[in-house]
Amino acid sequence: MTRLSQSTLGSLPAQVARPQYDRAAVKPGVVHFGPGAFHRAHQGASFDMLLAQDPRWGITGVSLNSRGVADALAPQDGLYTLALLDAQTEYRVIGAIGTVLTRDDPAAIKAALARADTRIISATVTEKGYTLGADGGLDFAHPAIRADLDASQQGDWTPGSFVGWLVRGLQARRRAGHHGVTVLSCDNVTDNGRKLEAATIAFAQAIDPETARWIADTTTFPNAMVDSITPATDDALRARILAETGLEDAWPIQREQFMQWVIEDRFAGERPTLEIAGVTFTTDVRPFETAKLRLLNGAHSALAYIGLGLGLETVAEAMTHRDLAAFIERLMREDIAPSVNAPPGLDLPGYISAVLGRFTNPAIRHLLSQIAWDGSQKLPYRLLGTVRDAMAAGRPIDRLAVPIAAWLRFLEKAERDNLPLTDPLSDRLLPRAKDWQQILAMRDIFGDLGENAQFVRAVASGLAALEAGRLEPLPA
Ligand code: CS2
Repeated sequence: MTRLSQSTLGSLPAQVARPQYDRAAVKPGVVHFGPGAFHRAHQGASFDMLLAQDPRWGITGVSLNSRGVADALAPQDGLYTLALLDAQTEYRVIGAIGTVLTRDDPAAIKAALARADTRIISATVTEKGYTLGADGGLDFAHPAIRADLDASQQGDWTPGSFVGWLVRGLQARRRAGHHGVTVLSCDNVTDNGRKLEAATIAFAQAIDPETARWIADTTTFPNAMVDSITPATDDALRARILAETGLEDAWPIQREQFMQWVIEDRFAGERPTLEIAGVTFTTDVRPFETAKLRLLNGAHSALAYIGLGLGLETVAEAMTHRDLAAFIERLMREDIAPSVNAPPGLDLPGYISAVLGRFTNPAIRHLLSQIAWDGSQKLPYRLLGTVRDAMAAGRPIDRLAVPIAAWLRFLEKAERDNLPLTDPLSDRLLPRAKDWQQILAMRDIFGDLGENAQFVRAVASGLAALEAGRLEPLPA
């Protein structure tokens, strides 16, 4: 078997797209934290299109948690195959990533962050990577943040957390006399840029107030929303890529054709002309982000926890379950949409129909168990904000409480059957899982909602409905 690499690119069948630029002439301009599937599916593909116009925007990846991506891509010269799955499948080999650095080489990460030519530091580190507390600010009690605060007492310190690394990189830039950068969060976190900005400055303030001031003056943190359904890579995809391209790829990526990337126009310096890849620059990302996080991601989590409880495996399969699909549509149209302030020009009912259509894409095998990861981190952004807004506006919350009840049952089952639970709070969730009220009392997830009698009643009736095999709760 021949491996995908720069020297074997020429053997690809004609219909497989490949970099339309001289990769040897590419200069890195972006340092990206978290070059996992989500990043490589959308940002990697977008910068790949940009590079054909402007070679100054190559990506250097940084994987803080594992060597997996670095080890898979190094023998492939950073190349990977992207399968766009829809009625027709398209294959593209993406060349935007040069190298992937890991925490085994902290000096190289520092050098990349401090390089004069680095103009964007971007991130897809998932919700938990932001080390935020329930109030949305940096969690100074987080073990990784505490360790970094200690480490920062030394001159040439090496951080462990993402926020620590950002501060370390920005500190090095200031000391080197370089310009500030644009820090671009691309995670499913409400107000992602602003939250990261506040967290970064708070950390810097604690260790080096001069750098904190410099960050506030020179560096921007635009909000951004990215949307493209990206199921995890599996062996079926690897086999398919080998069959279609003739080349072995250790870590190909799959996603749907649809992709939306909306970025707040707030760049510290030069803004890459990503319009060429369909990116929208706007003054206010929040309406786009709220629509996407609450409608698409909220519905995704609801499908995941309810669907798993019904013994279903994938999103498309869950959408063929008549009662569940009908419930999800009602949830989106009647319970979530009223809390969404649609961006100008967006037809909300049409948006909902389009999202539901994407969920039924038969070409995609998107595991519910993948979406179910990290519920404690996702639900606050996806559903709890909607619950709060609905209560404040005097709307019912009974249906909104059903996916939360389904998550509680999912935790209970994990505890009872001794199943692995992928969640950074699993050590605290599992011992409480037998008594759902104890989970609601976790303020870092639920804030004061757990003490709200209306919410507790709605969750109880959601649990009762699921227990009785119904999805629609009786009004609490
Ligand atoms: C999903 C998202 O895994 C999940 O939790 O809800 O990854 C979702 O597919 C993307 O946000 C779509 O843009």
